Amino acid sequence: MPNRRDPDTARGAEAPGRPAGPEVPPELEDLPWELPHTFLGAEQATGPLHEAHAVILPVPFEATTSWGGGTRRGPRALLEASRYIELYDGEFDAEPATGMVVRTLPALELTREGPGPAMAELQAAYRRVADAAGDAFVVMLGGEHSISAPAIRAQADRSGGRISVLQMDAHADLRAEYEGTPHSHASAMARVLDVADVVAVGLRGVSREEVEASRAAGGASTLIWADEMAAGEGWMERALEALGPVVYLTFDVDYFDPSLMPSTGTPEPGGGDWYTTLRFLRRVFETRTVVAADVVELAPIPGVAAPDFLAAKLVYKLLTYRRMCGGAAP
Ligand SMILES: [Mn+2]
Repeated sequence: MPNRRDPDTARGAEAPGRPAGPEVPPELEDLPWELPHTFLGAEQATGPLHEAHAVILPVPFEATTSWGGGTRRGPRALLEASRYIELYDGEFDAEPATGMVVRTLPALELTREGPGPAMAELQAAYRRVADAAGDAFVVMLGGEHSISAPAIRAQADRSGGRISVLQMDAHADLRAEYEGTPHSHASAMARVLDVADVVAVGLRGVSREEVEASRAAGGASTLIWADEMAAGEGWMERALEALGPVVYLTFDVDYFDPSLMPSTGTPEPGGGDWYTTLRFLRRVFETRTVVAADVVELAPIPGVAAPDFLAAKLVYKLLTYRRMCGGAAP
């Protein structure tokens, strides 16, 4: 069996511009082939990455998830569900996918030598993808939340200054370390406070140590609690005011109430609902430059499709807001 990590045989190591998945010989193009296994089942775009509107980067990394595992299968389930969602969007009375060039990259297989080496490998790989993508909107699909820190560090480095992170999450992820590693999903945001201001929205499963870490970080950490969100929409102003002009959006799906999103490793009752969340995200995209995003911690439950569809629709909404509501869309 060929070594999948050997650059000569690894799946992602062939010529640039190579589409994901099997190709159809030109003389057989008219056969009734299934939709491509890409985001939205769209025909895979070719050409330079920076000519795309959006780049989808699956990173099915899972090493430190605390309770229920399965985030490894998240990107594949999200992409599969995305092939079946309706492309028409009533909010814009349009089909935003039409004319939108989306490149779905193969999944990154990170080293299994431990979280430290894997995160270093991801930061270097993500940086190269982001540089190749230029102004295209890079959306990384996880995988566990630890993958966000290397991506945020790479984006902060590219932008040459502090950026803002909008973290939609039930958890603050501000632990200095967790279960012996500083690279845990539970410490993802503690890893970026030196390069980014973090605005966390939807919190309801937080430790005393994390509240103290947030206070110690001063203006670099803003906590928006789920019970405050249940009482009205005033929190949206507070969140927006705390965000700088350049935003990286990290979306842990456990932000949503578990009645909507049971497919995640550490569910907490009382989270966000669909429409309020979309209203808030639209305001963010209208008023800030969202340079990149990730959607993480989807742990699909076999036979329960709705959460996979929610995650896929969420990514489509992010792409739609980025294209239709200002920001730095090409
Ligand atoms: Mn979380």
